[in-house]
Amino acid sequence: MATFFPGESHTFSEYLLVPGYSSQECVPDNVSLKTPLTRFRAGEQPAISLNIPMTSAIMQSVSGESMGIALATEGGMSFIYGSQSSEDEAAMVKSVKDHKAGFVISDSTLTPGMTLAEVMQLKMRTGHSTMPVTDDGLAHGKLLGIVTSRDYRPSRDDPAKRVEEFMTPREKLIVGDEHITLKRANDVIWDSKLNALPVVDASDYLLGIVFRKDYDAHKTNPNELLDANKRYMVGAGINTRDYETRVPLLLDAGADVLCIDSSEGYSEWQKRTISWIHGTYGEDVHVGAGNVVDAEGFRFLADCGADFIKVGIGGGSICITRETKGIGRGQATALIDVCRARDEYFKEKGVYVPVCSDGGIVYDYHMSLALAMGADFMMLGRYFARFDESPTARVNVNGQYMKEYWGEGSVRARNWQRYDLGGAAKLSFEEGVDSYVPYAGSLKAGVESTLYKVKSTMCNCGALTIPELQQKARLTLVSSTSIIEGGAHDVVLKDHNQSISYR
Ligand code: RVP
Repeated sequence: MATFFPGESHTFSEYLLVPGYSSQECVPDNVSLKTPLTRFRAGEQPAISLNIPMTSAIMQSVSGESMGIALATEGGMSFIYGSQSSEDEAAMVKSVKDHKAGFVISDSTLTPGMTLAEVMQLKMRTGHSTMPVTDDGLAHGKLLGIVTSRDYRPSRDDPAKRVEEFMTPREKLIVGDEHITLKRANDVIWDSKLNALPVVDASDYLLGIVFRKDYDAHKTNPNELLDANKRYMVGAGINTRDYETRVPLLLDAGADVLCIDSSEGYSEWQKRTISWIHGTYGEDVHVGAGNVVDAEGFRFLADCGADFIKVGIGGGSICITRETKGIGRGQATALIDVCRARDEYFKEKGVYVPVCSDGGIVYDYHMSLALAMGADFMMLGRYFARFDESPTARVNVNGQYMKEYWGEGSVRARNWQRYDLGGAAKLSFEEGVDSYVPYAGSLKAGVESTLYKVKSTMCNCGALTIPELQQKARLTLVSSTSIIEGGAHDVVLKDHNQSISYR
């Protein structure tokens, strides 16, 4: 006879937090969101902590170098996707590690032969109007000029006009050299009344651009997640097949943490992968594992030496694993079960293995719930895919700006390694979909607003830290009728197109 888990499995929307006593110290400015990323022994500190409890999903449509930089700037960590060649993944990791804060790598680079129409299309797609012109159109090509929106008039100019006819050419540009500091670059920007300063090496190859607005922003990023050498920290996804060749390249490139990316992690393949990594490099190379949805899976991976463990099967917004394979568990129930197992493991063995809630976060308040249920941090796909910094195109769908977002198990990602059991044969069915998500602007503004809400909720529960929230939180399951009560109900919502008369 099979084992039946008692009770139903629930998801975040079926829970609410019941407020606790808040003292006058309980204000969002006093809340710290610092949280452990890697395992540690009782009485010791984790080797790596996050300054905010957010990581970005190991997905082609989420975590490239721009996401890595933007999220580390806010205090979280991206895991660069592994569904690409090891060399390409290592290059992305390197580019995050090489990034000098405040020096932006252009995502909108032109060649001299491109047309005004193409410039407009690129501007529409990336939302950026300052575009360097290089010989090969790449972000680190030889600098030939710059185009800004002051260089053309879309209403008057011929769309076929070539970039070289209207760009500001290299000889008229003020540039910084490769040794320039951010502070000096900012002085040049102010003294010469510039909006952006391209930085080039001795042979005139573009290294990056310093923007006037970014310098000010950099000064106000107190949460930046930096390594001992003041470089941004970044993680990298790996699989259970080619780790012997992939991991060395990722570590050479500077990856701070690795994470096995798999929809089902309670397997011999994960044990082998973790053993190989720790056997080859020692415990100082950190590797997360998963995903699991119960205490048994957690214990297995904790005993294998995983540095953190991800929870969640089938709850991802683009994930159809539950529908295609019939495996999974409601995300809230899975998380509660695994966090309980983590606390028992800590009591028993004196080792704390952080838990990451992966997938299924829809509303900001779901993050507060996940933390209250015991998660040390979250992994988010849909949430980050909506921002400028995700690697996908911004498109206009029926008058609304959207970003593309597709699952790693979709045909588009063709990342079958992640969705089989680690053996050689490839599966032939999809576990993910290809979709759009509403465009949400810059990551910085989005994350700030979300975390302000999380901090406010924590204050309502009388908690100033995540561990305090986990101890003090009081949660209640809600009936489907009370979910209706939680939204606007029994009123006629105002519609701005309605015609209204006041008599
Ligand atoms: P969400 O944040 O709800 O968009 O979920 C993101 C998570 O979904 C990922 O971190 C991963 O665990 C899972 N995923 C990614 N691709 C797929 C799929 O194609 N089924 N699922």
